[in-house]
Amino acid sequence: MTQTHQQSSRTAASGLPEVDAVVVGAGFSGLYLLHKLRGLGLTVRVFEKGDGVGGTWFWNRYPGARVDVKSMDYSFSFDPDLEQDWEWTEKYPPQEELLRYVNHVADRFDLRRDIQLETRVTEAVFDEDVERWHVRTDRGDQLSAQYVIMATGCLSTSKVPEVPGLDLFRGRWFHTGHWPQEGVDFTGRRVGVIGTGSSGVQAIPRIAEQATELTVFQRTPNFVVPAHNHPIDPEHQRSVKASYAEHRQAARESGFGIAVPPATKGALEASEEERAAHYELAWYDPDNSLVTFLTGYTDMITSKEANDTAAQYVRDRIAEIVEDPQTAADLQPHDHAFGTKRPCLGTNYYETYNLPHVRLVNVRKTPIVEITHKGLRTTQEEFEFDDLVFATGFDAMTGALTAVDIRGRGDVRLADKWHAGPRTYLGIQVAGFPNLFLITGPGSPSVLSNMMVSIEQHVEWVADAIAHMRAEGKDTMEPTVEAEDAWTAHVDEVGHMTLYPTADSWYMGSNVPGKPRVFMPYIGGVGPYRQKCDEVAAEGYEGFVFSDADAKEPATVS
Ligand code: NA7
Repeated sequence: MTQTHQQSSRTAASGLPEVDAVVVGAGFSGLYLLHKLRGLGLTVRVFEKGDGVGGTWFWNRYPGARVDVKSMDYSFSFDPDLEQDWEWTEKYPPQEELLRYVNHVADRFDLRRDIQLETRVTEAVFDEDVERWHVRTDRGDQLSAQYVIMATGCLSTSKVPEVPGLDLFRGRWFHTGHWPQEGVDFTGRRVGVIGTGSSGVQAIPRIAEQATELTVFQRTPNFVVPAHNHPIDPEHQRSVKASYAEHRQAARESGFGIAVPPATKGALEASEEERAAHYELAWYDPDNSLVTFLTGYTDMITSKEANDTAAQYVRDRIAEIVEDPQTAADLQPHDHAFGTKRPCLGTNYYETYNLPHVRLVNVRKTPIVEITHKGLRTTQEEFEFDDLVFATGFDAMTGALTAVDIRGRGDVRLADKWHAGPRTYLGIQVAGFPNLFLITGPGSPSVLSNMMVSIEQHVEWVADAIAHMRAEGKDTMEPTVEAEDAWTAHVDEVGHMTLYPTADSWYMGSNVPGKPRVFMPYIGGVGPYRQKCDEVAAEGYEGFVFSDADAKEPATVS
């Protein structure tokens, strides 16, 4: 009896419709998974809560939203024809262009017929008797699946702060991560924006162009480097495409998933003049990016003193650009090292504070007390607004995973297992949760990398693992507790060799009250991480255990 035949007869007996794999989410990861798993001959159902595909780029439609990785890097590499055919128009494509690209991918590979939109997966319970997942949705769907793959994104559970009174506010309010599809016109309106992370930094200058009054409530000033976004030079696009395979390979082997020459010396080894020249280039050169700051010197994320040289350079630029000395001082970050909270790319960000109708309120000094029916109140002042914009971020990395009631062996909930922080093996699987796979999960480079490179690596690794199981007649796969413990300790240890844990950041879960303070992504580097995953597979999936239904009594289903 073949594996598939055996499984389908069991499932038929359970009375549930069956598929081989349920994929949760139809962003970049979900789409590529569907394509890849179909290629293995699997039946796949993708559930997506939005009414369109695109994930992050479906939801984040706020003014100014654009990716801060270059378009030629932030795109799929798995299909040479796709990467040659698609023409990017800008260095950093805006959300609209990324959404067009995602939709093109969905059509090009005929993916839509297996995607069910406007459907949220609410529950996935592992049935140990039949060794399959019982999946439920908010639309009443119930399915039996051998594999469940969470392609839910790292920044997809938006977070409105727990400030009292929001229900009283009589104006309109929006969260950047959940922006109305039809857009929002701020013309002639008094607007308050809370939050100065990447979303706030991108949105603020654009909202300022329309609003009659804009007040920005800042808790932590961020490091914002000029984006220098510009149309792509067609010649540049042609030359990258001419050697795309090499370009992509260099990205796969790099630290952050972006092909840049590795640093050769530390900032403290460089002379003051050399450092100044390097930072000038990183700040002013239109082709440079954040990565130039982050990877220019070997000690940037390990030495506070080295890091301070970059941090001070940015603080000096802020003082230069922002005319009002108090506003400039409030905008200068002093409480965290450059890069330890996600640094931002901005377009006219600091310049916007020179506009007469834009004001910065430092809520470290005067915290927000409550939202009122007219606006909001800080410890010092009352504000009136027509619109409030929350650019307050996400329950990052784990939020979308624990939002689904996932229960593994022994009915253990994933959220309970992770009460003291996420535990995974390679960021891909969790002990006690057989055949549950995480794409760019905690414990993998994920948010510390070019997400497209990490997504492709995970999708391909998971697809290979499933192909391996099917070839070997294995029903389930999960890590051992020992492998998971060792990997989780390694992620923590490597994290603590850097400055990252010194900041209160969403990498640490610090932005969500009550969330354990654990450094969640893996900072060992995209290249070394990939190598580790490849070695694990080559060693017969070292650290994983497989079960084999044929070796057991057939499961009985009433
Ligand atoms: P972020 O980076 O988490 O930024 C959220 C911002 O909102 C940040 O400045 C927060 O200050 C601020 N915030 C959150 N809660 C409050 C309250 N209660 N009061 C005042 N200010 C608050 O989210 P983004 O959407 O900007 O970016 C997410 C990622 O998307 C980004 O890193 C890129 O990878 C793409 P805090 O720093 O916590 O003091």
